[in-house]
Amino acid sequence: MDAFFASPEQQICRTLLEAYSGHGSTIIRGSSETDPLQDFARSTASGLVSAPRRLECRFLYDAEGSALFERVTQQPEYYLTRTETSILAANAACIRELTGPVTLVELGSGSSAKTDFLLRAWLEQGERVCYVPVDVSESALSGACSAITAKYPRVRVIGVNYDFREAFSLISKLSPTLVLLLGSTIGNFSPQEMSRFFMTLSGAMTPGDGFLLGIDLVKDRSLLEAAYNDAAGVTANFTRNIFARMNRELGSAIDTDAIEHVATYDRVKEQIEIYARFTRQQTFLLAPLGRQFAIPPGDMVQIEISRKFRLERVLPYLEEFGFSTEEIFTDERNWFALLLLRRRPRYYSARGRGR
Ligand code: AVJ
Repeated sequence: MDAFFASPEQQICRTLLEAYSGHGSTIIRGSSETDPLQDFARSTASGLVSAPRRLECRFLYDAEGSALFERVTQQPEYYLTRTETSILAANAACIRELTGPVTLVELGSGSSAKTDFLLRAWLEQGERVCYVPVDVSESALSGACSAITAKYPRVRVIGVNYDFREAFSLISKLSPTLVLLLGSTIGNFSPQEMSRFFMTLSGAMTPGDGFLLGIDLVKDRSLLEAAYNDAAGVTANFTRNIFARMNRELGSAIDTDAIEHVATYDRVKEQIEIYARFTRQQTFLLAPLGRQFAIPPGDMVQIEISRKFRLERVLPYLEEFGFSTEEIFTDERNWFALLLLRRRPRYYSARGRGR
């Protein structure tokens, strides 16, 4: 009865708690309140008129985009996934020892491939393991959930098909948890978005909960640019796919052969910036809105940023949000870091909100 009045988030929490005691894997789908095509069309329209023109990177991950991203992670130049996986493989048991038998909640879980090492470490220490992957990509999420259930029947898997920025109330319900945000996904956020994200996450976490954060570190420009300009051109196709998706879903009629992938490192902002540059004039049709946008030749549309971090700055910054550093895991070249953080019992935020 009262489900009628409950917010989508409240409904999801209820479903989740019911699913918690079950077996195998369950998938909770995103709220039906927002029409996904309207959402995509509106976001595209507002992005195309902003300066610089930009798109939200969450739309990169439809079924095709998620499959292309998996291929990106296998390219020899893309060191991030390989490096992070090796750090996880070497330290999963230690992480489990430091956190205890907590529920694993992974934000932006994708294929969940890297999480395998954590699941094994958890299973070695206990009977029942609960894993809650949260991802916008329905295809990646359902693939990951069934693969884990087939491989590890003792893991209770509850997939949540949500933009992870809308899944905070789950986190508070599932404590004690280890929240995972791997792959330097946080690097996609602008500084303001990142601060807002950490503020909300910290507010949703219970004191004592763990947070495992994967961050790509500042390094030589040539290594960074190579990682986002692989020789096989897979990253370029990943960029083109967001426009191919517009063609498929929004009837946009964009000539994807007129798209050049541009990825450069900004040394001042310490970020990779990825753009699509149009070599010919384009008219973007957005059928769900009945609107169209002209893009002149040579114009660029920003697809995503990928920020790079320095430990000496990021650790005190995280402290401001009530996250204290328990352990820093890194590789021998210091290319990537996994931070094991803990939500402090109380903190007084320099940014206003203390709790
Ligand atoms: C999934 C956001 C971590 O920034 O390295 C990889 C996305 N884009 N190549 C990254 C991406 C192009 C990736 N993240």
